[in-house]
Amino acid sequence: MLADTAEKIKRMEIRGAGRIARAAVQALDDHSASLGTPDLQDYLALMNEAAGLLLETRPTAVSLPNAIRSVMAAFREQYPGVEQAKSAFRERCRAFITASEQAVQRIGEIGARHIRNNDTLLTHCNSEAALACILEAKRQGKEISVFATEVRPRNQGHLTIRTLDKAGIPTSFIVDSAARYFMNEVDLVVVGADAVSVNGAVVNKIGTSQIALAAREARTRVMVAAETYKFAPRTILGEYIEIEERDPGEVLSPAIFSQLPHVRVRNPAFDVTPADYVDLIVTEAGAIPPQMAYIIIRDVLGWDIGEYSGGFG
Ligand code: RI2
Repeated sequence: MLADTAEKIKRMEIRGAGRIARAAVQALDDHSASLGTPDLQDYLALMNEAAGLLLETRPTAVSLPNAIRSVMAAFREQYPGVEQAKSAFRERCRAFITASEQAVQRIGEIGARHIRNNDTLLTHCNSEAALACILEAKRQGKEISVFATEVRPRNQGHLTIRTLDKAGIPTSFIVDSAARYFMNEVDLVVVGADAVSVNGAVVNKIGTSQIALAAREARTRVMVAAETYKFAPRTILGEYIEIEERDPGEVLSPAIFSQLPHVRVRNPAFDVTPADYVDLIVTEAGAIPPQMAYIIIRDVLGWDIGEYSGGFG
């Protein structure tokens, strides 16, 4: 079950930064319940091993380590036996999943305030946080339309246009490279995030930074929708966020590139949009300018630069 979830996250059958965090937490909870050992030390060791397996699945989405750390914190307490540890862990997992779902809803409410009647939006990839803002604006009766990109190579845009269509939102489906062509028609870019760095740089689906560049040129605002657990605490020490590079076969079939000995395929899944290209980050704790990312890391996630400057335990 745990290995199955890890595999699904790797293969992107389960995808989206928020969804993978919740799936990982659910898998850990199920794994915990399935463990038969009566020995507390054994149980804790098996849970640590399980957490490690899930952590390795996707390196960029910081939602994963943040979520896992948040539920594994249950084991900082002392328990008389395995059953007590299991039930405390279950409580943490349920609390995380509920908070994560509520965060998306709250982001939708806050983000919708920044979408005006008659706005034309552009979104890239398939972000439940970004879509929550768009859907809430529509629910409030605002007349909006959306440009949605295709999102090569995994075509997440197909998921996005289904959701937009279901909500009755007029949508133009465009190839990724058409973003600049249409940018003058766009009032607001709304995207999600896989990670946010302490300096407000946003890591999101490959192509986001080109869209942000085109938006800057056209004086179009860029709004990022990101739960606070997508902020990357370790960046306060200058650590970089690793950019996942995926299998070449996602981009070009092996049958083709095996005939091209001088060609190699590069397939980064994400890119980095500097804070200067982002107008607003909408979190469940409020909308902030990207330059305030440290405040989220310090006050919401509880990581203070002073405390950690000596290194991590
Ligand atoms: P939510 C996705 O990554 C996209 O980059 C999307 O913008 C981001 O996660 C956030 O998605 P992938 O799993 O958490 O498609 O807002 O590589 O759903």
